[in-house]
Amino acid sequence: MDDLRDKYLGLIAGATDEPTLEDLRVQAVGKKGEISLKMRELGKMTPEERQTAGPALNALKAEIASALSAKKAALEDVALDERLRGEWLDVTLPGRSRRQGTIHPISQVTEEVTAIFADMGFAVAEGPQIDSDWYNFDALNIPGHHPARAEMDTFYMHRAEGDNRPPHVLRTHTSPVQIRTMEKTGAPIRIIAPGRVYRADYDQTHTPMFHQVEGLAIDRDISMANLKWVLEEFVKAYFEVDDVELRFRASHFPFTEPSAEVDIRCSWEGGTLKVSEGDDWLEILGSGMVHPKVLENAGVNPNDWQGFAFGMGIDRIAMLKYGIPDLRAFFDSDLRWLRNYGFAALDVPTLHGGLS
Ligand code: 2U9
Repeated sequence: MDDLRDKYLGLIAGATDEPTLEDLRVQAVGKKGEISLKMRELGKMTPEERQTAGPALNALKAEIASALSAKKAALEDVALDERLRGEWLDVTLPGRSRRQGTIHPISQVTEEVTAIFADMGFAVAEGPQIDSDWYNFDALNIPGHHPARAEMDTFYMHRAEGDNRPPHVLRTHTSPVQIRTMEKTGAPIRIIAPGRVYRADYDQTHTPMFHQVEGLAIDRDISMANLKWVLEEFVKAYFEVDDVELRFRASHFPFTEPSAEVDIRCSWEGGTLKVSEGDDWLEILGSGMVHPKVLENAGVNPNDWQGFAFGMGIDRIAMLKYGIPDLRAFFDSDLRWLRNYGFAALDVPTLHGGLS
């Protein structure tokens, strides 16, 4: 009996997992286990033998059963410790940051520009990006033979076979929006038209799709003096300077007369643009008094009404303000590029959401 005791207590002590322990339980104290077999032999013994062997066997059975349950508890503790070590979680670690989107610089600048003109009483007008050649050219005093039409590198839409009407175009400027708005609302009018425009051109400062904002103010006695004030206020607000010096250079556009290209005094010292300092001049927009024929084409009587118009490239003024050298990067690049120019994720003021 001592052999049996030593054997099982040794095996139980050496067991390293619960299945092994269960096998030992069956072998030792199970219904057909060694101790049960020994108990069955009690019947064949003499009463005297039975009196000592019976309690001894019961005691052995109890001792092995308690060794089994103690070992089982110990193995469960080890398993739990191991699991806790493996599943340990450091709740003091910083959280994993999520990828965030950003507002595109062009959208941001469009909103900045819109807010500045809104402060001066200009409403925003919108219109189709595909328009007829009447709205894009003729109404703006650019007839079919006019060199400006050829110069604009226009994208033409297809007409169905046998349809000989002139094709629609991808608008080459936002000017058709102002024609449509004048037709609809008549004068007086004070609007800006920001939006996408298209020209077949591609290099460091041109992409086939780019963005313009054009302005139009029509009233009984609007003059170039009003134009000058509006543009000065715009440049000061946009470039965040207290003073600005503008230079109006005589120019020619079919839709304005007289016409002027507008430069701002600046310096490029150290490769960065400083507005209203230095001796350089930087062209930022075109402008003029709306041609009487254009007013007439939009149903506004040029004997009663007059006004100014201007146009500028949003992409261009965004490049200037944020020091971006290649326009193509606006449309071909990813978030890392945008961050490089300081466009933080979704933390910019927006017109729609208010200041954040
Ligand atoms: C109407 C009448 C007149 C809009 C104008 C310019 C001058 C101009 C360029 C700036 C850079 C185009 O993006 S750019 O290449 N624009 O120089 N635009 S006056 O004149 C209008 C518009 C609409 C009804």
